[in-house]
Amino acid sequence: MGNWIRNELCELSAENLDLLLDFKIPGIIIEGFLPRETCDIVADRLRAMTFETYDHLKDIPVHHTGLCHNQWAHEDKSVYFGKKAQAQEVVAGIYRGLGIDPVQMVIDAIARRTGRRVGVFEEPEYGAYFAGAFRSFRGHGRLHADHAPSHIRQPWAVTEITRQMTWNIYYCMHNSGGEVVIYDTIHTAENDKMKVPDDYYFPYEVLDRQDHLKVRPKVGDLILFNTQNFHEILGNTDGHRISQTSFIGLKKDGSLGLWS
Ligand SMILES: O=C(O)CCC(=O)C(=O)O
Ligand SMILES: [Fe+2]
Repeated sequence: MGNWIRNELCELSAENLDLLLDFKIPGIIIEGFLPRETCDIVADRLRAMTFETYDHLKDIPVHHTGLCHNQWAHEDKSVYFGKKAQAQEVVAGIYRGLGIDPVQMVIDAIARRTGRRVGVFEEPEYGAYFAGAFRSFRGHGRLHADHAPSHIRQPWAVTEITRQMTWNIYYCMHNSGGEVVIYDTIHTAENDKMKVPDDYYFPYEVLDRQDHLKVRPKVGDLILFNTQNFHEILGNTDGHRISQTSFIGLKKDGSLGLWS
């Protein structure tokens, strides 16, 4: 028996967010969260940029711009926070002249539609994390789960969360491929042992059942899902697939915090 009570992306509401946190639905979508014209301008700028590689994801063909906590989580905290201002400048440059702040728009949408307190994650003594990296996939994003308390062996505020989700706004998509596949199998301390050594991905044998939802995001869509559900991004041969994204952690007080 699977966990999901529906096999589709659902609308953003307080009830559906509770269900998502409880692994009972595959995800949440707001179609056309950003207008197509805005996305096309941002996409042109993104395609012109060079994206950095993630050293900790050897076998996943993904590049990013902005700042990703996972990459610096095992350094002194000052390293990650020392890179924040520059990352924010890059993001501000991408949105120059457009008068939008999509990270704040995501925060506002979740807060308004669910009644939860939502903000950028804070680290005591260091302040706000960076939220809203851009990520580009050029191939198969292999099967994985994202869960800071499992991956990170140093005490950070984000390792205290009780659930982890993600949001993505899609700026360019491939003509074919590039689907995100979310599986109705939850990452646990037990199945974490099956992770490919020294890497971030898992063999398909980790899946408890076949049940999954395969989604081809459209440009401008906002999609949230629970990153403790195993997921993968299907490969492609053409073009760019770039989204802006951050994680969303559930804190013990019931509020939500964003970080990348
Ligand atoms: O690009 C996507 O559709 C999802 C990427 C992903 O693995 C995540 O947001 O955790
Ligand atoms: Fe992920």
